Amino acid sequence: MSDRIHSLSGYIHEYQRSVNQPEQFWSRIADSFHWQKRWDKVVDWDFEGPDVKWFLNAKLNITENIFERYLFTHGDHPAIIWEPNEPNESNQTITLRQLYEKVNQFSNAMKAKGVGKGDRVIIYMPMVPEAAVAMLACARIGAVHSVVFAGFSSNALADRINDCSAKMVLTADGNFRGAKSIPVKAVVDEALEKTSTVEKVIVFERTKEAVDMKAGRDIWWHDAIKGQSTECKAEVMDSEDLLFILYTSGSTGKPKGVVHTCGGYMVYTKYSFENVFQYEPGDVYWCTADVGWITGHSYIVYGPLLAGATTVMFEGVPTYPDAGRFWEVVEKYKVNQFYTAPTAIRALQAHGTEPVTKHDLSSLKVIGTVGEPINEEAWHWYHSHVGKMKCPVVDTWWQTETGGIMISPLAGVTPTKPSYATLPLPGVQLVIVDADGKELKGNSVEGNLCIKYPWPSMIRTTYGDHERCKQTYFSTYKGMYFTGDGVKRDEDGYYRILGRVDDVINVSGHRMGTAEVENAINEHPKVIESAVVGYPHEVKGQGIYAYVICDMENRTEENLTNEISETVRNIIGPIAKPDKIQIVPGLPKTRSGKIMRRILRKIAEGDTSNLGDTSTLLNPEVVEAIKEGAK
Ligand code: 6R9
Repeated sequence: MSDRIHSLSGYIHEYQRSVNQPEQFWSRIADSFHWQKRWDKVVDWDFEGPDVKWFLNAKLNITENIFERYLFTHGDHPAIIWEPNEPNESNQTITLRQLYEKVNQFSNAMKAKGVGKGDRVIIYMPMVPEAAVAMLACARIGAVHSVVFAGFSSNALADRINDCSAKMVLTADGNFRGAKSIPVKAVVDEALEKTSTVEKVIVFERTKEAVDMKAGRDIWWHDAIKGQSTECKAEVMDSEDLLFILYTSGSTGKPKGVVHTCGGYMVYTKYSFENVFQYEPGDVYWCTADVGWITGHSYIVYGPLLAGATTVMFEGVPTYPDAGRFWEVVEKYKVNQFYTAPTAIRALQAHGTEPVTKHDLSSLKVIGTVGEPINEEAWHWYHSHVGKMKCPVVDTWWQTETGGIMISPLAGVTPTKPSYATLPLPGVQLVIVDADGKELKGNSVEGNLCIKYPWPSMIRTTYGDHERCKQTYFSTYKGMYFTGDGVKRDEDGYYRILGRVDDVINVSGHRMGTAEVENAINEHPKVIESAVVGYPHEVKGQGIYAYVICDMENRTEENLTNEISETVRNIIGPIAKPDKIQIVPGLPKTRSGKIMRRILRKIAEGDTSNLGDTSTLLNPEVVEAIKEGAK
């Protein structure tokens, strides 16, 4: 049964219902799932705590809603189509029954190695079907997965392992990415030198490069599943038991572990998937994200599989072996819904239209974007050249913390407008507030985006530190969840996301805290102090600009900037490497010692004409020196 909305009036009706009678609304949607025990109450919430619970005391296993629910009727239906990095390596189509068996077998393998309900398991893997198998096997046995993007450094990986005291790590020998091969297992080995909780490491063989296998700790995936049964009873989970932890960057400190729970996440990801993409049985859906990000969790694995969809998993990158790869894959599998990031669109736009027009994209019905604001030019390029003016563009706004898509057109239902995420999904009650927390009512207003009522897939806590969750999301504006994004509601009531209003920057759709990058830079022994800001970047959306005060003894600027770059790479990973590093004699500070980032941002943007009043600074002379150096 599908709860798909088919018309604009249908959407308006459903939205009204979801606001007027949220409990009845969500109860009706949840009724179409398989629960081992029904809930006693739909929702219990308090944003002060915060304390949010959905489908109280219900029992379920999310994997039964992916497998058992469809197996009898759709066992031979392709669940995952896997496209490898190299176009001529053989691809894989995995039917629902095959996936079910792989998941059960791996569930049994993990159990045999001592993992059980509630244990934390780190998944640090390339984009192979086994990454999805690993996630689903954790869910099957009630273990809590925490996927770490396989581009993060050993330090970043160690931090995450330690934060959640993981018992097991699932990884691979290596990771093919375009023309490169990354030695993933070696990174895990390094990380494990800084951790003490991991008992076993299961290694999937992908690249066949030589790896060290530590006796007693490391096991090959193929050995681990040998002799294991393809039947594994699903663990009984409470609706509010943890499903997974996913680490994400905020404006302060180290990345925090966003916690999602079983019941609500299941209901919302399927509902939003079917409605936003208007998925119909038999369609082939492709999201190009990595499973290391929330988009990969909700809209490669859980949402599509809960909807009985065929989901494409792609191991490679958009420009390998050439800029036509995405379109080649769309043509090859006759993809109907395609979902990617603005940064990828802009990168491909730079290669012209030839790589697009070369391929038959007539299968496409819906094209989507996620991760950062999409500029109008990229929106039009995507709409015209990929969507041939006939496919609706769904610009989907959401966050790791929201678990699912919050603001987006429903394809073919909501009239679109370039650069607008348009309207909230049913159940999503948005509020725009000014700096003082006053609600800005009506249309044609601009301010900070908050949400005033809970939705099923919302963050429950930050792992091991509930206070941090409260401080970060529920304390800025009393009684509301604060998103960290600025937003405009235009004269038609349509929403346009303006970008982060906090110290989070968004580089190629990847979230990074400026403080996190500064801390990494400061690890270099010659660095005295640093300040990081974002600046507009043609392809990445935002680039990273670092101003650094250094001890220059025995070093040239070039040595130093290269070394600093390397330091950031080692501490966080290649995605956090600054695009520009400027060695400066000082940083502009207020008399109370606060860095004036506003000035640094302007200089990074190349707009030095209007720096405002700098006379109240502790050190106004430094601004001139920085301006000079930036030229
Ligand atoms: C899903 C995801 C969340 C931040 C979010 C916002 C930005 C995401 C967007 C968008 C404008 C969109 N963002 N989608 N901005 N339009 N359609 O990306 O989660 O990695 O946690 O990032 O990304 O700034 O606050 P996450």
